[in-house]
Amino acid sequence: MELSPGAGIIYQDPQFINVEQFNFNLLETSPCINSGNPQQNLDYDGSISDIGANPFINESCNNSGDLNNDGNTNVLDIVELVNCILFNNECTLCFDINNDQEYNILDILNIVNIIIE
Ligand SMILES: [Ca+2]
Ligand SMILES: [Ca+2]
Ligand SMILES: [Ca+2]
Repeated sequence: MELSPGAGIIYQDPQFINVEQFNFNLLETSPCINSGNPQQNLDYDGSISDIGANPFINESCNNSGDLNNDGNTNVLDIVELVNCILFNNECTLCFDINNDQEYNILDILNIVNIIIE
């Protein structure tokens, strides 16, 4: 099969972490990162999907509680988090405010603390 150049087709080294050890996770510098189909669901970290089986997850979200990125931490961010917890809707890594790998009431309490501080 012949592949022709076109939008979304890249020829660069995907920069897997370690092919010999079957680690097909992407390095931070991989050209595959955020090069996936933008129509697809976002990655766990809220970024555009990556090419390949394993997405590169950007762990560096500032856990300021501003989940909807409007510059303020307020009740709207709690609403976002409640939607995530109740409906598993658009949860991203940054929603795990206390970094315990779960989305639950503790994260809501963390946001409440940020708001009232
Ligand atoms: Ca991504
Ligand atoms: Ca906000
Ligand atoms: Ca949590």
